Amino acid sequence: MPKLLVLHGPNLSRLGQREPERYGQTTLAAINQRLQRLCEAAEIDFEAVQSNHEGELIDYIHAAADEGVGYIVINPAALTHTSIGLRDALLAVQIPFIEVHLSNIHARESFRQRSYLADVAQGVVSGLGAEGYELAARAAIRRMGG
Ligand code: CA2
Repeated sequence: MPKLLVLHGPNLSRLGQREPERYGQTTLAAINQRLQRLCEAAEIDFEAVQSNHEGELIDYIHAAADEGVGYIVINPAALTHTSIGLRDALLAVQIPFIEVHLSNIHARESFRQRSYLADVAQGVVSGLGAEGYELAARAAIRRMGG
């Protein structure tokens, strides 16, 4: 069965608890549950992980290649704007990925408007809140044949 891996970057474990006006009221657990249901309906394996650590996220990306993950949906959070390491890992494993942001990073501070991943992503969803993850997961599932 093909597998979707969802990666959540630093601080996203706090979703729904702080800054709801910016990031919404939906918790990370609720987002993951919705994505899991979408995958179950399409008979796609699903795994979601959150980490506050760049190296750990890179380790998950390497492990994904060893496990034969077919697609990654990633919200790299602040690492979007800083991490050449995440970019290199995603390029190294050659697993297609979709970048997701809850907020519209292009409508925020200039330092958030640069992404080190966007130009090598299959697509980017930014500013649609938790729904953005669902749209990205649906696209990934369809592209895996689900
Ligand atoms: O809009 C997004 O999804 C971001 O990736 C969120 C990151 C931010 O650094 C990016 O520029 C855009 C921040 C995630 C922090 O998440 C929190 C959630 C709840 C409360 C506090 C922080």
